[in-house]
Amino acid sequence: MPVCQAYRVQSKTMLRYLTAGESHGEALVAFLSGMPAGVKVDQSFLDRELWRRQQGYGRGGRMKIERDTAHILSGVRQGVTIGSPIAVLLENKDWKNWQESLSVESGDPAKHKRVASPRPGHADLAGALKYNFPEARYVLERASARESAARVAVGALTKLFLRELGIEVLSHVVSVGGSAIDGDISWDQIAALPERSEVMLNCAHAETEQRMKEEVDRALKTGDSVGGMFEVVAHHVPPGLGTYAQWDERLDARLAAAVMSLQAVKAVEIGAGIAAAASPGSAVHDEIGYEKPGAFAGFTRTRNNAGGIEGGVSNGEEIRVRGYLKPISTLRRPLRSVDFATREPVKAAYERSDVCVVPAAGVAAEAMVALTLAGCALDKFGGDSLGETLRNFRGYMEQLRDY
Ligand code: EPS
Repeated sequence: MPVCQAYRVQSKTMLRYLTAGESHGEALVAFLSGMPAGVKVDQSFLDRELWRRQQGYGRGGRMKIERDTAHILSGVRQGVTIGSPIAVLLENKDWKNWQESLSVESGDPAKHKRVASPRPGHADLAGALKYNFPEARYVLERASARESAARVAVGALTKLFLRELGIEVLSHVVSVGGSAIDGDISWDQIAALPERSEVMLNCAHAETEQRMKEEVDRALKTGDSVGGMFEVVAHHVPPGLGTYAQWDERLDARLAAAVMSLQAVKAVEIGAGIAAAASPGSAVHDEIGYEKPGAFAGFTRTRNNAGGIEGGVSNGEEIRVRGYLKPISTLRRPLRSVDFATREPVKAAYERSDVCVVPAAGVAAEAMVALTLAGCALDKFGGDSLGETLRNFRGYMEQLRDY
């Protein structure tokens, strides 16, 4: 039964996805099963999404090596999905530098690149203990956030499906270190961000972005790292996705699990969740009005502290999910650790790394939100072909209009 329950957090019946691949292995692979037939696939959109994830001020040297592109192996023919499982391959350009040290065959043990002392905050120690490895090389290879590129590839496919329902998913960066934007950022401001030729910190407020950049510079100079917070916004989501009927079918629970599953995310917030805990109910809940015709049934809200979800169900407002990122755990001036072999105190291992990845994590979280919403939409509307899904979707839209 646990297998069944884990699968339910992804989708009740239809949409499933998995990834494989090591950070410095030959390639990443992602599978997406359950997409209806007939969704147009725009290769340049997929690659643009992958590009967006690679950007951001504070990325390390690796991003000069990689230029991610989604090589679709199956499930898409003549530019459309065919209802068969989709497999996507993302080549690791860095593989040529690791072929000998990470060979699939037994290879030459002298060429193996050990991670001699675990980095506090990384999966190194917990993973080595769990899998009974004498050091942490294999742990970091899979725990690495490189894996999130594979999620972005399949997430982009579900974004194309959601677009057919009029739903868009994007993100922006709210804070880096101690520098944060003050106040709400509108959908139009967020929608303008992907148009920029330079991602920088993907912050919609220019002055704050400059302060964020200074935070990254400070971390770079001192051999430290810096975390922050991104917000994913799903625009034009109709009321009725997710349900309170079972704990694992709640949209907020599914979104929280999806975003929390991203590397370095340590907290997830829906709407104004954190501030709400310290505020009176009258200052939190979003008062209801009525003004026909509205986007959906005609009910309106004065604000959106609920982040578009009440009772585990989308309520027709924008869905707003925030992810809080710990600072990267690889530090150029490392913290104290212990040598795996000698158990003597040493400094934690260091190898090339990023200093700040908040904008990239935001893009990966968009993919997780898109995969989750697409799963919920397919649970609700079903359909083996896009035409069938859209017929059911339009019937429901009509029901909302007539409510
Ligand atoms: C990562 C460390 C860095 C990052 C990597 C994640 O890689 P490397 O050790 O090869 O320099 O650049 O992220 C990616 C490669 C990516 O595509 O996001 C880590 O240890 O988590």
